[in-house]
Order: sequence, then C-alpha cells, then structure tokens
Amino acid sequence: MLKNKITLITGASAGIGKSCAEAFAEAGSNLILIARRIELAEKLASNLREKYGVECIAIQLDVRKYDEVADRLGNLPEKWQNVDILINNAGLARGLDKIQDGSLDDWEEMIDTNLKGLLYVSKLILPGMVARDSGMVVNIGSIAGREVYPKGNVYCATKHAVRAISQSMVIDLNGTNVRTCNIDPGMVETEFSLVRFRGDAPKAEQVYKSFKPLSGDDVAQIALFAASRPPHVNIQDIMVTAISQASAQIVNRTGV
Ligand code: NDP
Ligand code: 8X3
Repeated sequence: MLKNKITLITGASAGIGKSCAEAFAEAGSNLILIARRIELAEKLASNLREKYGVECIAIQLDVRKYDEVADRLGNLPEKWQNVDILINNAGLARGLDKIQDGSLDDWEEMIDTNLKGLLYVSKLILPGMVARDSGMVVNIGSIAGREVYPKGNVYCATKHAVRAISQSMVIDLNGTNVRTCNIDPGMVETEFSLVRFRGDAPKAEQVYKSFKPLSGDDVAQIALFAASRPPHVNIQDIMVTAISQASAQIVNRTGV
C-alpha cells in the first residue's frame, strides 16, 4: 500500500522519526528526511536506500525558521513534490522547571519547534494534498497533550496545542480525502530526555529506570499501521503507553 508513496518525516535524525523512516522504508515508501543534523539524516538515507531499495533524500532544515521551510519545501525537486504522508514529529522539551522559574529561551524553543514548526511544515505540504484530494498527516503529540504534570507547563501546553491542531485538521479537511492521525505516546526511550536535560546523561537515564519504556520502533509501527489502512479509514487519535505507565505520573517502576 505504501510502495512508491512519498513520506516526509520531520525530526528523522533520531528517536521516533528515525524509527518511522526505517518502518516506512521497509514498507516500500520513498522518503524525505528532515533534520538539522544533516550528517545523521544523510547517513540514514544512504542506509535505507541500500537496505530497502527505496529512494530517499535528506534535507537540512530547522522547522522553527519559516523562510527556510518555505524555501526548502516550496522548491522540492519535481519528483518529490507530491508528498503522500507527512509525519510531523520534530519536537522537544527543554528543562523541567516550575512555571515561575522557567526560562524564556526554553519556552520559545518549545513553542517554536513543537507548535510553530509543525504549522510551518503543514502549511507548505497540506495545500498539495488538498489539491490532489489525497494524503495523510500524522502528528506526533504526547501524553503531555492530554495531561499536565508538575513542571511540564510549557511542554504540556505545546502538546495540548498539537492535539487541538490535529482535531482542527480532521474538521477542516473534512470533505477531502486527506486523513489526519494524532499519536500521543507516553514515555519513549530516545534522545528526548538527554535533550530536555541538556546532555545530562545520568539524569536522562533516571527517566527510563526500573521499567520498560516504549521504543521509537513501537511508535513507528503504530504510525505505519494508521498509514496503511484503506484510504477511506481514518484513525484520528491514538494514545499509547508502556504497560508500566498508567498516566503521565503513575509509572510502575518495579521491573528491570
Ligand atoms: P529525539 O530527541 O530522539 O528526536 C527529536 C528529533 O526532532 C530529532 O531528529 C531532531 O533532529 C528533531 N528536531 C528537533 N528540533 C528540530 C528543529 N528545530 N528542526 C528540525 N528538526 C528538529 O526525541 P523523540 O524521538 O522522543 O521525539 C520526537 C517527537 O516525539 C517529539 O515531538 C516529542 O515531543 C514526541 N514525544 C516523545 C516522547 C518521549 O518520551 N520520547 C513521548 C511523547 C511524544 P535534529 O536535532 O537533528 O534537528
Ligand atoms: C514526552 C513524554 O511524559 O516526558 O512527551 O512528557 S513526557
């Protein structure tokens, strides 16, 4: 079903985005991989071309910069212009502070990446899908888009906003054959916590200690399932956690 389709993935250099690249390539989709760390995206593109025989390009892009997004995505090589599946995955948390102690820079980075970046990329890709009356957007939200947890404040706000945007896409695209799927994972072991704690590896490791969290591959398989349903089937909304995680704050840490 995905053979010869074009899937564009933001944040494809690591974590969930990288896993989505692997899963969609295995299913036969051609790929546009977006990230700032272009060397990682290019290496992945080359591996996937070799492993699965798909076509794959890497584009260096900071989704926070609208001019860059408009330039790169507005001028895709002709054969890459008709994106079938957009996976809005690029995102991050910065810091874990009480709102009264939060850093303006951290807030802006999260809002600019998780919310504005998602909107900028969608603005460039969605009109083509609507014109072709075909396509799918997968937005990677979070359990933080359904619950607020202590010190999660602005990160949670951005993910609540992603959820609102996903619901808006479903409504505004009604009457077209463009599908929207919102995926809200609980804790996934990726570079996420390392980024949140600015490279403090011991602190990041604590987040995933004594239970088995989700992997990027677990989430990628869900995105792939949603994207490979028949075109009239729209899985609008999915929440997925590790079995040990009941809610944002309730995690059974009695395992390995
Ligand atoms: P990672 O840190 O492992 O990956 C994040 C990816 O986003 C990287 O490829 C990074 O690439 C990219 N990225 C970050 N900022 C930008 C930017 N300005 N422009 C372009 N790309 C950017 O984290 P995850 O894989 O865990 O996170 C992916 C998504 O999943 C995020 O939206 C996150 O909020 C969400 N999520 C994560 C969960 C978790 O527990 N890990 C749970 C629920 C949701 P580069 O640095 O090369 O630009
Ligand atoms: C990432 C999951 O719970 O760390 O979105 O916010 S959480």
